[in-house]
Amino acid sequence: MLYYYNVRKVITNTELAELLRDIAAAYKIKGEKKNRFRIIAYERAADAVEHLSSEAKDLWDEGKLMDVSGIGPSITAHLDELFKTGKSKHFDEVLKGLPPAMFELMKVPGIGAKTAYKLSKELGIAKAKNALRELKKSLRSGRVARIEGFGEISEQRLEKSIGEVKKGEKRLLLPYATLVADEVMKWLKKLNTGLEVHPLGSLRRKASTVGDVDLAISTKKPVEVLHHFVDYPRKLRKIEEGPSSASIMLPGNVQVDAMVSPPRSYGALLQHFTGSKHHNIALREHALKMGFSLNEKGIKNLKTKKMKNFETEVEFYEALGMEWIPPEIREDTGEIQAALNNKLPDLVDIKDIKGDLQIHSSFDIETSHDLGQNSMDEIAKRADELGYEYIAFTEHNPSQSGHNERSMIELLKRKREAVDKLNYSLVKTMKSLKKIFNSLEIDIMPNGELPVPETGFDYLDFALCSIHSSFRQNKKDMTNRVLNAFKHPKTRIFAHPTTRILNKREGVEFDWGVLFDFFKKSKKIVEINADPIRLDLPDILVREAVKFGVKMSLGTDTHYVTSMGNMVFGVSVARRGWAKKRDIINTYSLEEIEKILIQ
Ligand code: DGT
Ligand code: CA
Ligand code: CA
Ligand code: ZN
Repeated sequence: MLYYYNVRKVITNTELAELLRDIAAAYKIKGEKKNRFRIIAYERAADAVEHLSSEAKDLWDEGKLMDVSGIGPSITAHLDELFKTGKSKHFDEVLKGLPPAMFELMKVPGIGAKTAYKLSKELGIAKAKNALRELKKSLRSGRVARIEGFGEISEQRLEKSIGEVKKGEKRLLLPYATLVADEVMKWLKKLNTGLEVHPLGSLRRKASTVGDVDLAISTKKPVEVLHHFVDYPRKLRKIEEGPSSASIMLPGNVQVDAMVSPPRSYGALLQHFTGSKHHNIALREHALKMGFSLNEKGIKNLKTKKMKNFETEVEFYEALGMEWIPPEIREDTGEIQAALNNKLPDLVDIKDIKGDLQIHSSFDIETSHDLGQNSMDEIAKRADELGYEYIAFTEHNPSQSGHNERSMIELLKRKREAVDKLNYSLVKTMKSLKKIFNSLEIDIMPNGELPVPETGFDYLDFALCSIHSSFRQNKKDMTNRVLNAFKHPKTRIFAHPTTRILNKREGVEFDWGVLFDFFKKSKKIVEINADPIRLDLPDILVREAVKFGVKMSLGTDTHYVTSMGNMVFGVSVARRGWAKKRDIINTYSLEEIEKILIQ
């Protein structure tokens, strides 16, 4: 059961990333000091795979795997063998002798390689079929507390964390679901290039995670089209095939549903299967008051029993007396009333975005977190290609261990000089890019202090602050921690505020009323981090921020230059939170944003 990779040849990016992280963990157990660089290399490769916008296996098929930054040549060679034969002798060797259970236990938030190893050994569950269940049992019987180093506190923490492990089925991250949908749509268009196909469900609503992928097809030949759909060459199996819908299963337990309709009722189909369920329920109630019933074919007049079809969604909503509602806000949180009153918000759009406010370059200021993989020059060039006017370099602060105040200041001074130099050259070398802000992502310590000496701040245009440790403080302490950090005039942006990692870690809790109030009054900014595994601030809180009048920024948290394209996912979150152009400072002109950020 341990290694899927020698069982199945189709390995998804998520599985591959997990395998690479397991190898890093194995190296940790087998000598952390000795294997330091290998551990970093495997963790980096796992990150790179997780952020790929195509399947690693496909890249390998096309001979492009070695071009991916973050995957070094030696790992590429092992992956080569893995994709060719379904296994890797080297990986087997590294994993040999380690308890299979430890890799299962590492899925629990807060359990790292060493703890997992220790628990597997001490509890005698090294080869248990269901290590998590065994761990739960041992917690209940008090066995864990008796292991050296595990007091009652860690026992309570573990209980809570185990509850956070998502059972088996993980939901798909939005970019991955988008990718799957794009590939299936491409396949469908092979049958007929003019075929109309659109995403439905949570994918069309751009939810941060997607349960299954739903597609709509407009066609007069449903049987033929659905038959072609279930013939999709990369499916694992067909689930079902009916007259107006069909489903297939892809590798990694990804289900794709297709619904077809003739063009004359395609608008109704789109509306019906875009959901959300709650939006549709509320819409149905409204329709009932007008004497109508709704389904995927159209709108039925309950008196005359006559059914009216709709080619487009716009006409469908019009027939119910309202404006067309953008899919992102179809969640039954007031959008129907707003549409009836012609008061829908003019949502921010990717076209409005003039810059990216969280980017990590490879400029080394000796941080304890991860560096970016691309140089300042490479990133500036990419920003210019994207048509941006400004960006911010936000490397992590220099680590506290190994640096005194003087050496920290020296590093920050050097970075300032590099950014200044680049800024001077922009006029000559760039088309749209006018300014690079010299920023820094600073850890907020548990007591709210910032590990940067006062003189260090003088070298910054502004700072982002974020939480990277002590995630389990109570709500009150957390709130005060943030308030404390943002007393400093240079701290302008609260980055990835809840610290959530989708499918892995729940966010921390704050008293948001207090924070938003403070941020509004002190004109500080809350980030919507566009990294698809974060999407943090979550959409629900974006809506709150909008209501409070708190401004937000978008940052891709780029560590590889290719991630700069993730901006669209951040914009989706903003739209789902009803944010308009003026709510997002990345839509402001350079002059205006300088006034907000530089104090
Ligand atoms: P997901 O897949 O869990 O991320 O969420 P959705 O919203 O994509 O849900 P899904 O795939 O179950 O269904 C797609 C949409 O179709 C859903 O938002 C509401 C709409 N819908 C309308 N009628 C039905 C129905 O009878 N069954 C289901 N499952 N959905 C329906
Ligand atoms: Ca779905
Ligand atoms: Ca579905
Ligand atoms: Zn961060």
